[in-house]
Amino acid sequence: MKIIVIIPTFNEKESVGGLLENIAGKIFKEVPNHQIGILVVDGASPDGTADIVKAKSAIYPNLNLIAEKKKRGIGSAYIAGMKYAIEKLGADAVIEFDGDGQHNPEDIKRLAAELDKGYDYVIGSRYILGGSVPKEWAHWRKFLSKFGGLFAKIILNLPTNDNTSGLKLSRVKNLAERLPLDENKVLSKYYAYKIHFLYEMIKMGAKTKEIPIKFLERRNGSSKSTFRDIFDSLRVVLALKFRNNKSPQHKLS
Ligand SMILES: Nc1nc2c(ncn2[C@@H]2O[C@H](COP(=O)(O)OP(=O)(O)O)[C@@H](O)[C@H]2O)c(=O)[nH]1
Ligand SMILES: [Mg+2]
Repeated sequence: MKIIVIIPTFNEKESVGGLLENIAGKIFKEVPNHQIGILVVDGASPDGTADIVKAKSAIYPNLNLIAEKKKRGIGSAYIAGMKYAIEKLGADAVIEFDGDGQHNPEDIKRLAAELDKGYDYVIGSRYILGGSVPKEWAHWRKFLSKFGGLFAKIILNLPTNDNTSGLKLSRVKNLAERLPLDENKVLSKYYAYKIHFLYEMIKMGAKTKEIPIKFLERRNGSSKSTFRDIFDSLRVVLALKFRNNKSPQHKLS
């Protein structure tokens, strides 16, 4: 199968080069049975992130770049990336992966292994046994992250324990291709698109599995999420709740 790892970037010049080398130069060879490609979606980073990606794409043929004209939000970047991966690159599955070094490239192998077992939707979970968030995080940040996901779980009756995780694999056929890959249909162009997409995948009946991940501390650059994203996430949860009078009744298999 063809798996495309989609990496959104905004000002990630310190981490992106090493990350691409690791995935394209090492991890690709260690995932049996699959053809893997990378698609970086850069939001016009002023720090020259896209130039680093272009230089690496001369070395690694399976590396593609969408250079956006401006920063439009992580949700918009993923929508552009997923559409391109499905329509232009023929992806059978897409992986959402951060470009800042907080996700471990080794986890790509574990996501692919679950696809091989027949799962459609594999979530790298920080909130199941064996998963973790950076120990350096302040208490309030740990609380907000956990509480946000828990709020979504309760209000939307979700079977999953990490509903805002940024690391996941989605099968395309009948699933990711049916997501609202349109800026006018998605409920958020920012981080909260993750809750909307997760809700839709589960509603569509995706065979879902959470695997534990250790979410690493950011070593370079800075986070682009803001307080606004907390309220945006609450808004998306409530919008989904009141838009759909029936919540999904899905159980994890
Ligand atoms: N193209 C694009 N990438 C973005 C945007 N916002 C964030 N990103 C990237 O998305 C990934 C996750 O964002 P990050 O700020 O690390 O979120 P956090 O880990 O939740 O604090 C990183 O690789 C960012 O560079 C955006 O508006 N456009
Ligand atoms: Mg990050």
